Amino acid sequence: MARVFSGIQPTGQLHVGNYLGAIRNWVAVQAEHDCVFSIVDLHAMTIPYDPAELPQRVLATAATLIGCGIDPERSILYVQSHVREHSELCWILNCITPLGSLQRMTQFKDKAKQHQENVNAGLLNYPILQAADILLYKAALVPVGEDQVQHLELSRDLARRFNHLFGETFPEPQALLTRAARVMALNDPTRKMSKSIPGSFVALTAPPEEIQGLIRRAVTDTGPRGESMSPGVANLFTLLESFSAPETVAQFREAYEQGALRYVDLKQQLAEDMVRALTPIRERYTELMSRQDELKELLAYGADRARAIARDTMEEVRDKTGLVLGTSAAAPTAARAT
Ligand code: AQP
Repeated sequence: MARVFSGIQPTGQLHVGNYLGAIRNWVAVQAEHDCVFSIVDLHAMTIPYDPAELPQRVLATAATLIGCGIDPERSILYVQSHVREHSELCWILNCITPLGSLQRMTQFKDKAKQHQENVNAGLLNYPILQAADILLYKAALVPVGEDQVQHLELSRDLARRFNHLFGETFPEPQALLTRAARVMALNDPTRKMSKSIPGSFVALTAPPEEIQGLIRRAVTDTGPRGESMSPGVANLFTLLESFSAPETVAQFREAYEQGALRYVDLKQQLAEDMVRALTPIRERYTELMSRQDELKELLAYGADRARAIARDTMEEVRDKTGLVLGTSAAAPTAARAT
């Protein structure tokens, strides 16, 4: 079984974009691979956040992932900062990463624009921490959406560079290409749906009235109807394809082709099907959040299993990079004599 690694940031409520772009694939690969899934709180610190809220966000992220079908017994599910080796490997990789390759990252440029008041070094170094996450577990496969391909490429470069400088240590992680939809923001379909942009997303744990309201208000056409489908309508069809039966999608596509589609009907159908699909996730989430001690225990169990792998890797890395002092008996005697 190949080892798979992936992570998700506790930067807010997980949404249908996270589900269709990542989580549903994580659930699917659990059956055939040895999976390590991390709630990457160290990554979440690269943008402004409230330390008093972070622990609840981490627990809510864990409860949502389990609610979606991540099995914490079968897969390793843990919190990144609970395994200190992530930060240590990150520092070592920092020292072999060319600055230029970080400055070229599209996500850095986007986030630096979005958080102009706080363009910190962590935001720039984010892909190095991501490489450390993957390499720490010597993961062979990483499920990625198209927005993460550039970062995975850096992880591969760093694995190669490390192996060249210090000896064969890390396998080069490969992209696990899965069926992943890119979901756009409901209030601005030219940008991706994001947990940190209010009004852009439908949370996986949203109650039915909230889902209905968000879909009802979703942007469709901003100007007169043109030749091609507008980004807002295309986004609603992406969601419909994911949550509704194929016959329903075909029926609405046909209505669109014939110019007979009423957006109000499309939205109503989509909201109804989303509510049906998301209700079991919300129910399981609510149940888990009412038993937070159990949730914490599950995460501690995950961290123990993750740490066992991470420790072995770091022992090897410390040795290869010259951080182990060795056992020469002569040195202390000489030191005492002076
Ligand atoms: N809109 C999206 N459509 C498809 N996939 C998406 N992902 C995120 N948004 C969409 C995928 O979800 C996984 C986990 O993402 P993340 O939480 O680590 O970071 P992100 O991509 O930055 O997600 P957000 O929601 O946009 O968070 P914020 O607002 O904090 O930046 C990734 O595999 C990602 O591709």
